[in-house]
Amino acid sequence: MNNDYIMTKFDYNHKNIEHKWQDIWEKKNSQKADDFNDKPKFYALIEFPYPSGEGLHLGHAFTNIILDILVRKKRLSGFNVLYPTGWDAFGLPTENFAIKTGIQPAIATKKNTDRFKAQMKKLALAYNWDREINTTDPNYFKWTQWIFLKFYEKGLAYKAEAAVGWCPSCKIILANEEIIDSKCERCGTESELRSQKQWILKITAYADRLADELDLVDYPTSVKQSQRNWIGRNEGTIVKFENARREYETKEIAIFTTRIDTIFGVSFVILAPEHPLAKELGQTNKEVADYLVKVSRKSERERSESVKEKTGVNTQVDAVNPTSGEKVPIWISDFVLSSYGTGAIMGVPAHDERDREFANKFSLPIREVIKDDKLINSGKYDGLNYKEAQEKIIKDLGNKARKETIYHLRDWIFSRQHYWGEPIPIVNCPMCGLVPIPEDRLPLKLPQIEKYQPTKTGESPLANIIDWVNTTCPKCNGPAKRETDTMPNWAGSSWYYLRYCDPNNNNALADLKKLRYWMPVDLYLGGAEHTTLHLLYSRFWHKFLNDIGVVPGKEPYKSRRQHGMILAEDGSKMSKSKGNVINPDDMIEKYGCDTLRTYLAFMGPYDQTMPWSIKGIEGARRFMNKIWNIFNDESKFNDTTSKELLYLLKKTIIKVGGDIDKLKHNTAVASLMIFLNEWEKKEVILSKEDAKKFLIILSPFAPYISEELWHGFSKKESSVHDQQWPIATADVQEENTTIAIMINGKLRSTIILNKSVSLNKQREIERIAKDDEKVGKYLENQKIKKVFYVTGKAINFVI
Ligand code: ANZ
Ligand code: ZN
Repeated sequence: MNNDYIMTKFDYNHKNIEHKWQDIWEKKNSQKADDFNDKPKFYALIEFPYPSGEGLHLGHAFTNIILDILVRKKRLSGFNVLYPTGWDAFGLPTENFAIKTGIQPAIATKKNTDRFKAQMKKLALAYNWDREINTTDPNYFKWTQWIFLKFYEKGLAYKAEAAVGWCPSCKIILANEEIIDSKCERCGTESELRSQKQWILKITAYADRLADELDLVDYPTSVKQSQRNWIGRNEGTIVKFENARREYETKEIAIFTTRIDTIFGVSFVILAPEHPLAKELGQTNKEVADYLVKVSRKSERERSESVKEKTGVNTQVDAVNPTSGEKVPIWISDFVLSSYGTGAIMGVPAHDERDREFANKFSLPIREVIKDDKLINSGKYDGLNYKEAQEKIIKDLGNKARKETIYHLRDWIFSRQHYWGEPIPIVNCPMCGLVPIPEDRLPLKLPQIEKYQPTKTGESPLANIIDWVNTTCPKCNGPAKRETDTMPNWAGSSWYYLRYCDPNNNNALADLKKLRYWMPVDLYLGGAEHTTLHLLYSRFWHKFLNDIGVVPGKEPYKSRRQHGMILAEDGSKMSKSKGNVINPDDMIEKYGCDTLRTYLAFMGPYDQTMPWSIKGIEGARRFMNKIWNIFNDESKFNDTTSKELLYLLKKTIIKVGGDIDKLKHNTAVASLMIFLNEWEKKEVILSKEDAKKFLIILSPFAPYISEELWHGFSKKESSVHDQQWPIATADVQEENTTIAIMINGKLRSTIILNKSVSLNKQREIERIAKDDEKVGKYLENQKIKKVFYVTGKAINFVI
């Protein structure tokens, strides 16, 4: 090796060490998770990867290592840790690869998971490999199908018309992830919306519990907030406006509003383009018809994003305000969403931002009806507080209004017209209708096929496999046809954390006793992109499975943490096209796994987005070299540890342990580095027993080098990873102290002081306190009459 960052006397060669230990650990398999052990349990979960053809990337390495460090520390601290992984392997990239190459998705998946697994082992990720699962394994998806049938049995899976993306050029239905900027991912053609019968899961039946029971879990506040917004519970009123023209079939327009008190300020009514009255009007009014065609080309997302520049059409028909009796024009605009509320609104431009933009664009009247929370220009309601007015108006409207709670959350469209997913285990019988496949005939496997391309009718490629489609009805034994839709990628990941508790069970998705032991997940680490999809979906499935009595607990994840991302050196996103991708394999080859792990832990807080740095990883490598050199230097050891170093060792043990528990790996590594620097100083030495403690607390970060050096001191068969986290006694005091700063007895700020500041020097503390920004504001231009100081606790300025 000729790299200048390697400057060791004894030639620290990571390659020799890392290969050797990888093999030995694998044979020993000493990190098994025991069902029903007496030790306290800890279930650590990370979002299982999609095994893409590209192999494991640096982002995987980063997040897996963060959790792995915690897991290793928990094991050393005496926990019985469940730390599994597996493969979320159904999905489009593999299917598209099959379309291109003709290689069967199952074969491509096997190849990809083999590669991922080898990479994970190189990273020293100490998974319970005996619990590996794969969502595409029939023994696994048998239970995904079983859960679907339970949903069906309980009326929570149903078939209905729903809008889906459609590519008019490829003539296929597009999954959301295949629509990029409203265009078909394959050919770039503008996608359209199309109505087609789909399987749908009734997640809305759980909307209240999904929102309320967030109180039971420890998630980042922002995650709870996003989930609540996504569910979007909204209390308001549904009020009916009459259609002034009696010849139409739609005689009344139901409107959802949260501000019924503003009803005197209504200057127009707007319908969503999909509203039944809008369709009816389109049949006789050319201008309306043209507008409806124009907006039908936009996706719902595009429409909700395109609120800035409002469009619309006046239908020339009026609606009647039920409170004032006033006639107002009915418009159609695509900023009103058909899927929210009733798909029709009352426009109050004086008090609603979106309505004001609409009124300004089309020069419609704007009338103010609320001033300082009181009603004005509102007839007999003038002067009432707006809350009171709401109650009164609703009451006076009688059967024309009722209170209603609505949700942003929509039911979950669960069908996909693709091959590489779990087949929906339902049969269509001309006599009996939809008939579920009996449980004992699950799994319903995928047939082998030649062409993976979806059909031009928008059906799944399975529809072309006549032998598979034609079947007999489980109920009447007559000829029947199978459903050809498959489940979305989200299905298998909605319950995988349960299967790890009992991965080989053939009689249940998992044994209830085992679930009672392991669940809930103690810590779930994952990415922000899953906040409102996977995380919400899996909470929904869990609650349902709990309701039918097959899993314990209301919530699957006791706590959730979200990791950040690693960017390229220049702060841009890593991407193949930019050629700035850092491959973890190359880093391991060049610097060693221990170096990579320690660097990724040291980079910064795990939940931040941070740029990669070559200087940084080389610094971590120098740290490894230093450790190697000092352990190979006999003069640094003796029978007893130097006093000042012993104190620091204790402090370091406490600090590193506490930090890892809080996932503050960066500051933990920093204290390991500080310790090493102190030990390197000429006069100080360490006993071998104490040196072993250092290796134990180093081992979660650098499992290989710590194991290798451990064997310089210990018997052959012992492993640093089977030890106990050292106990440091409490003669080590907190090094920081917090002092309250008060002004006239009121707490205005606090300062944190290092204990090296002499706390008994009042003048010194006074000076620091006055420098505090917040305090400075209060003391500005004030005469300080007196200062009281309680040593090490508080300082009070009397002004
Ligand atoms: C009159 C009004 C007056 C409203 C006012 C608000 C303020 P959020 O905003 O989520 O609380 N709305 C109802 N259905 C809609 C739809 N399908 N598409 C777009 N907007 C819709 O939702 C409640 C408000 O959003 C409702 O209350 C309605 O405007 C609008 F000073 O009615 B409001
Ligand atoms: Zn039948």
